[in-house]
Amino acid sequence: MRAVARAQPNIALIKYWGKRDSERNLPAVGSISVTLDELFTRMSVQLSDSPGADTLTVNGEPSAKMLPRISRCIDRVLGENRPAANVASDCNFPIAAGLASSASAFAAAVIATAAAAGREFSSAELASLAGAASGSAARSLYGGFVELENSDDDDISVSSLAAPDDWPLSVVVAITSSDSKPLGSGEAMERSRETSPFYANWVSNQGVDLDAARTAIAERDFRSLATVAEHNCLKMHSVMWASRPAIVYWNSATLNCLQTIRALQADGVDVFFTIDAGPQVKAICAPGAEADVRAALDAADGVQATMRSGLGPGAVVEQAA
Ligand code: 2P0
Repeated sequence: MRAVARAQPNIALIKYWGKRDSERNLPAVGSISVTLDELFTRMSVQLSDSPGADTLTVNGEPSAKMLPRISRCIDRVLGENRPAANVASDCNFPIAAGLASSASAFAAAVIATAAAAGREFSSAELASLAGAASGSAARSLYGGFVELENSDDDDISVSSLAAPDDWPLSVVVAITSSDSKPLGSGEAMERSRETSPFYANWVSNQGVDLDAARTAIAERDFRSLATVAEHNCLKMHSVMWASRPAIVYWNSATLNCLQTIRALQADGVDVFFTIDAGPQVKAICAPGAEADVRAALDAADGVQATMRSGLGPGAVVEQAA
């Protein structure tokens, strides 16, 4: 009745921004991400013998804020008429690192809950359960390069495009602020859909970027992946900036990091940037480029710290009893 699962966060190279059905949390666009390795969430789910109130600790402290989302996630996996769950979540990276801790948390929550209850689900069912909790969580079920397809039916589908060892890129995260974000991404996406004049164009052009990224990954073509990923990231932020009120997650150090990466590229270093719903900059590095990239970002004005990670596997159940 207890299981422990581990899942890593992921970073989107082609972004998910916008929902086509906010009730069921279905994304308006497909997305492609890389799953990380050293950074992870480990979640223990213990089911009691009877119904009752769930409990949740995050890094050893009770968390009233996340508890309703975790409870809803467990409801979806087991149905609402279920035993109470005692959940303990531990995360080895700072939440303020802008690494979508919800992605690793909900991927781990879904598979730990299923294992604790001894329930088997198909890959498609797991993707829908994780995606309903948090869109990006479905991608953390898989390792390496992962695509989430936005199909026309009620479900999402997720698949692996390449394993971590097929193309061992790495990621340097430049932390430019540890403040909590001014606006959660779910609310920000809805505001973009309702008010940004660029939103419809963003949705209708996503297929072109997905095709280009898929081809670049298949051909291990770093420069082509860099071009389409930077374009897609800046386009997503343009949608946000044109929303009313404007959604601007960047600070001055975010821009310093972009200039640092542009200078590295001019020197022939194979690196590109991506930025999510926060001010941190993620630098994706070709094999061999990481040391130069990290040194340059550590020296950029306003950067508080850097972290690094290679690419890693999908979510796994570590223990079930
Ligand atoms: C992504 N982001 O593709 C994009 C890029 C942020 C910017 O997925 O509302 O926490 O829970 O489905 O997955 C962050 O949003 O959103 C996100 P919900 P989620 O990684």
